[in-house]
Amino acid sequence: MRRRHFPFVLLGFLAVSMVPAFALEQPKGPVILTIKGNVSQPNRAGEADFDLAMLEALPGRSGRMETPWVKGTVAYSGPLLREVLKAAGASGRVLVVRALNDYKADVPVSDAETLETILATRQDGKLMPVRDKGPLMLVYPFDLDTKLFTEKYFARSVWQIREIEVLP
Ligand SMILES: Nc1nc2c(c(=O)[nH]1)N[C@H]1C(S)=C(S)[C@@H](COP(=O)(O)O)O[C@H]1N2
Ligand SMILES: [Mo]
Repeated sequence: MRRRHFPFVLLGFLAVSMVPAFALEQPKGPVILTIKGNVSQPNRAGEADFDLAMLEALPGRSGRMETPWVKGTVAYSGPLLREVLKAAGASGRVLVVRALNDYKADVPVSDAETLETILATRQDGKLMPVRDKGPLMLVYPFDLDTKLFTEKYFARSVWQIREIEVLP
């Protein structure tokens, strides 16, 4: 490189390195989930917004289970909660999971790390309308561990989820 070009090349590098590293893509469809609080991969002013396609692209699971709120067994599928938190770069100890109505529940982050909890987007393969507990529901793996079938976990099974705040 010729000497007189150097300052401009340096400026170029500086400009590029000052662009914030937004690792999370921008949602293309309607935003159905916002993760706020302690997130290191925001895609909008300190918050991580997700549309349905972004959530369904993450590693997930499907489980057929009995629940207190639907007759018979149903299959819930969706991304693992821990994968959603990872995509947002969320770190902390408590998740305040807030619904479209004013229901909220405090969920320990350990429920995402040690249990196969999912943010269910589908019930029996179909998207869940808001009137039917959608668009997102926190579903515990009741099919894998019957000990979870208690009021403690039912109360954390927030449906119509809109927002998760990550607290230290
Ligand atoms: N969005 C939303 N999710 C919710 C609730 C609620 O009122 N709104 N109630 C919680 C509680 S306290 C329990 S025990 C379970 C089951 O509630 P149900 O008895 O009303 O079916 O859902 C949980 N998830
Ligand atoms: Mo409850």
